[in-house]
Amino acid sequence: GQSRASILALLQNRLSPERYQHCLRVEQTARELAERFGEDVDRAGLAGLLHDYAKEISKTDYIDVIKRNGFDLDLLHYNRGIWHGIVGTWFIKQEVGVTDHLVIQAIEHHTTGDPNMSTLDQIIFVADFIEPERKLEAEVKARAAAKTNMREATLIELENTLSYLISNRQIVYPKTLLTYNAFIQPKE
Ligand code: DGI
Ligand code: FE
Ligand code: FE
Ligand code: FE
Repeated sequence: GQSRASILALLQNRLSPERYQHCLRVEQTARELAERFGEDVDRAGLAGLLHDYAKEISKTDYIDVIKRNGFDLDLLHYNRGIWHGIVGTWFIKQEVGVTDHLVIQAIEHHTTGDPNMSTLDQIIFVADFIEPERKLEAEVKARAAAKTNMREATLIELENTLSYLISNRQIVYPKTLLTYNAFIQPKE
């Protein structure tokens, strides 16, 4: 793999200074959660660091990649909010050369979640929501839940995201709703 310095340089080239700093905070938060829940700390850190790598890719570049690389064309009905996780991994593989499937999967799932998301996926999903600069009520509540229970923290984030989307008459990506449905069911 690449050195940390070269990964940071690539990330910094793709992002505004503010979003670059957000990625560094998500990296650190993800490492702490991985330590707490017995997941691979370096893998969580890399996924956290790169999770928003593709957030500022242009709309036209996304449309080209979706059309030319076999992505579900239904994605064209959405926007960068959805694309930067699911399609963003294409840019991360191409430009950063990440090959670890578990890192890629966690980034794929970081915005919409997935009904079957792994603990590592939940760590990245939640780290994004509870990094230290996140201060809204739901974020504080999710941070407290993440001390002991990743599924509960994930559910708090999903509730908040869906409520926010509906209050603002924004389109809900079906998988976001399917993830919520999976997480309101007790596991086992
Ligand atoms: O990239 P970040 O802002 O750090 O965080 P994120 O990747 O979790 O994205 C959060 C945004 O994504 C938030 O504004 C809600 C939006 N989002 C999540 N699920 C959906 C969605 N937007 C739409 N339109 N539909 C969804 O299902
Ligand atoms: Fe994101
Ligand atoms: Fe998120
Ligand atoms: Fe983020």
